[in-house]
Amino acid sequence: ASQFPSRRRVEPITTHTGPANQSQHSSSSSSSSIMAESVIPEMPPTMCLEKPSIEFSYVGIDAILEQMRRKAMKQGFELNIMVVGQSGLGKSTLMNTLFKSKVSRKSFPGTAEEKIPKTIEIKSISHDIEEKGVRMKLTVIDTPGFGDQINNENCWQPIMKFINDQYEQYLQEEINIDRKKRIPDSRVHCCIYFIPPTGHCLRPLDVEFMRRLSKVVNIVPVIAKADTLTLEERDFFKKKIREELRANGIDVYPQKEFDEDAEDRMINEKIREMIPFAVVGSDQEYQVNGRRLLGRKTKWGTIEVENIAHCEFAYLRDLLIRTHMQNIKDITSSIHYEMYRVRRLNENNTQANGLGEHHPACREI
Ligand SMILES: Nc1nc2c(ncn2[C@@H]2O[C@H](COP(=O)(O)OP(=O)(O)OP(=O)(O)O)[C@@H](O)[C@H]2O)c(=O)[nH]1
Ligand SMILES: [Mg+2]
Repeated sequence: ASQFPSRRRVEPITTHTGPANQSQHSSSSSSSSIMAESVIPEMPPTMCLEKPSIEFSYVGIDAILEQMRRKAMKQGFELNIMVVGQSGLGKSTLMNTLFKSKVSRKSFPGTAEEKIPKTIEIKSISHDIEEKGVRMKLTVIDTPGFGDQINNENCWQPIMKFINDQYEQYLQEEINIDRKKRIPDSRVHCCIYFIPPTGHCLRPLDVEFMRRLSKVVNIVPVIAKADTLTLEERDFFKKKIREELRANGIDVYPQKEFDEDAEDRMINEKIREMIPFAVVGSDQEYQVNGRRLLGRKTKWGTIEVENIAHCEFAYLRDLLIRTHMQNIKDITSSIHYEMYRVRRLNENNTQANGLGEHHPACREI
């Protein structure tokens, strides 16, 4: 019954817009149902313009929302998140936390309790989540930790290359004459940057990394292993990091300049005041007060990773999945990818001989 709500709503208008439309319909589509519906008195179209009656003034534009909802339900959603940071900060653990947390616990099969190995290559793991008929493919891209070398000068390069490679793949699909109706989207929508919980300040490596990456991808900084800081240390460190980001001109997500209106600004301002999220990760479940929850068991108690009184993982998850997913994707596509696309196409135009191996779009910023 709810299949054609929009059609029902516009009925009065259809009948009132008069014979011009109706006769066109019946002659072009020769549909008998339309003919049967047309119980309209013959009147010139001008009359409709002169005397719009109040009960017929409802056009039904709002029905577009229902159409969009159904289309989106059919297509499903995709979100690609990347985790980046120094080795051993808990990137792989947090990736598992995300999969096992409320986002997908119902559908997650639950692996044997084994230790997460050191990540040695960039690896994507996808998981299909379904809730209330809405399907979502959540992909987390795990990256090997950096900062272990004596010289960590260019350790951001493989990450930057991976991000640009995904833009390039998308671009190639887009400019293809025979392009797919729906281009597979492997672009990195968001990069979670792990800051070590030193409690002091950002390291030059963190500044360098985020400064470069924030120009090509949405960066969400987090304080890793926040259970190692006291509440005062955590607050101080968060404040200090915000100051340093500002001082170094690093624009992390949600970027001020992309707030669309006052409401956006108000919501995003609250998030900007919370950033970086102090997170704790775990893929182990424990029984606490009769409930099973993800946590880290210590000698002095269990840290519940999804409990906002314990850490800010839930805020991070909600930002990524519940409240800002569409915006994160929109900024990726209309700002970051667009910049890449313009640069690449300009470069194509100037280089008559086609592409070399190192086109400027992939060069460092
Ligand atoms: N205290 C604490 N330990 C954590 C947390 N998250 C992960 N760990 C532990 O830190 C160690 C390293 O975790 P991983 O998830 O492998 O770290 P990684 O960043 O993926 O490391 P690489 O793959 O080498 O880059 C493991 O022993 C985890 O159990 C956390 O939030 N707090
Ligand atoms: Mg790892």
